[in-house]
Order: sequence, then structure tokens, then C-alpha cells
Amino acid sequence: MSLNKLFKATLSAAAIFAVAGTAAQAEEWKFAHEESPGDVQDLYAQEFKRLVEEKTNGDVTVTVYTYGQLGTENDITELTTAGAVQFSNASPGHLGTFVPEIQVFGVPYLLSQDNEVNKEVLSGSPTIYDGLSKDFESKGLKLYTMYPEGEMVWTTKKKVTQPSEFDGVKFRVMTSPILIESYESFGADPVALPWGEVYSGLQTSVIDAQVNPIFFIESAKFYEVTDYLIYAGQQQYTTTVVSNAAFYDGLSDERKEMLKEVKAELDDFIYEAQEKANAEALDRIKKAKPGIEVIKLDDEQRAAFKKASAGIGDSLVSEVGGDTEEVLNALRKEFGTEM
Ligand code: 6CS
Repeated sequence: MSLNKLFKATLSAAAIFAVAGTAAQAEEWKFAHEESPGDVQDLYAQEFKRLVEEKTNGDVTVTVYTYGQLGTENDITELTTAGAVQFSNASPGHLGTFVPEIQVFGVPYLLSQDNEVNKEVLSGSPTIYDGLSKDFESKGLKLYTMYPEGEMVWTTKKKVTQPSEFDGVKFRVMTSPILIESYESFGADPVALPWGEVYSGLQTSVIDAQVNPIFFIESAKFYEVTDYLIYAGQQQYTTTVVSNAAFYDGLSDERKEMLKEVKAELDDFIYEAQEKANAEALDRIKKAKPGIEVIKLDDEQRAAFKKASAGIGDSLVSEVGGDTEEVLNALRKEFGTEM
């Protein structure tokens, strides 16, 4: 054997040991999400854990990390790109500086008012899984799935039924830049913060309002420090689950197939789970704080906010460029919300 061949043989043996070593350790998959125990993302992650462990006969164990255990929303995305965690929730509301194209989901009134339509599009749309997924790949992430968590509801200290009433209202939004522009267009003064700072911000009047699905407003207790729940119909909370791209690409075909099956089962599971979580949370909020005023804006009132924010899609297209226009138009068609 030539020295060169011996060197190569030694190298491949070392590589096999290294890979075998990595594979043995990678049998623990870490899944970090952005919410508290029992919240919608936790229900998803726990069911993912149960199914993966069952389908691999325990060869893979999944460890779930809730919000704060590994950092804030943006921290867990970074940990996923670095390969320190294998799966995480990365919601469009917080992902804008990392995968700017995903901010299309922050464009007001993009999603349907019919949540069955939203479920169908989010779980299987070619625009998402063939198109947008490439924007994730270029950042070292594999887009695993996307699901809705419920209608975004404004919680405010003062009644707001038209854009002019937002004047001077410091409105907390998630950290994606498009959300700042959207709430400016509605007439508010937006402030981007991680959610861990929202309760105290409302309590101390650093902010006067925020927006989230009902289950989260109850679980994070934002209703305790606000007086109105306002349904403006402008957005559904959507989230993506991503995995580290190199980790995913290195999985066997069998494991990839198993993950596809898990995704399909969870598409139905999470849709029902979030509907139930939101309905039950609203009942509990009303019981805990009977004085809270629940306002559903009528079509005319909603039209005023829709009109005020009509240019947001175009600004996103000009700021982000690339395939954003194509993605936005295709999604509007799929959700049935063409302008
Ligand atoms: O408002 C937020 O930032 C948080 N809201 C929800 C529903 N999930 C996680 C996210 O970070």
C-alpha cells in the first residue's frame, strides 16, 4: 500500500469513527421553542417527541426546551443554525432580520378569515415548501413545517376602533421590521421587544398595547394589565419549525421518511389543539376578569385598518427584493386574499 493510500485509508477509518461517534450522540435531538409549558408550541413539541420516540423505538430521544431555557426567540434560531439544537420554532414575527422573505406572513390581512384554508396552505403550500424553503436553506436551516396558532388579538388600555385612536399608543410588536411598519401604518407608535419584557412593559406603561393569540394572552397574563381585547382580523399568528440543515441532510432516508409522517400527523393534531386552546383561554380570561371588554371590529372598521396598511406588501417587496413579490402574490392567491 502506498503511503498516500495508507494515509487515505487511515483518514477514512478516522472519518467513520468520527461519524459513528456523532451519530451516536445525535440520537438525542434537542427541540427548543418560544413559549411556556402547555402553550401551543409546547403541545407541538411534546407530541413530536412522543411520535419520534415511538417511531424509532426509542433509538432517538427528543429533549424539549421551553422559552428562556436556552434564551429568547432569536437566540434559539442562532443555536439551530449553529447545530447546537436540531429543531426549533422560529416564528416569522421574530425571524425578519434573519430570513427577511418570511416577513410576508407579517403583511396585514394576508391570511384567510377561514382557518381551514390557512391550515391547508400552511401545511402543504408549494410556495412555502418549494419556494420560501430555499431562503431558509441559504441560512443553514431546513424549513420543516408551518402552522397557525390562532387569530392575533390586540390587548390595549384604551378603546381602539379606528386608526386615529391609535395616536400616541405605544404598541409592542415582535422583532421583525415589517411589524414596525405595519403598526405605524395603523397609526400606533410601535416598539419591538422579546415577549419576556411585555408584561412588565404594560405594567409600567413603557408600552400601552400588544398583539397575540388568545391562548398566549392568557398564559402570559397580558389581560391582567390591559382592559380591551380587540379582534381586528388582521393576522393569524403563524410559526415555522426549522431544523439545522446539515443535520437534516445527514439523516438516513428512513429517518427523513419518519419525519415526514410525523409532520403529516402533527398538521391535524396542532390545528385542533390550537383551536381548543384559544377557545378555552377566552372563557378563562372572561371569568378571571369580567370587566375586560371584548370588541370585534365590524367590516367597516376593519376596512379602515386594511386601507391604512395597504402599502405594506409593496414596501416589503421593495425592501427585501429577490423572490418576495412572487411569493406574496402566490400566497395571496392560495389564501384567497388577492387585493
Ligand atoms: O409575542 C411573542 O413574541 C410570542 N408569541 C407567541 C404566540 N409565541 C412565541 C412568541 O415569541
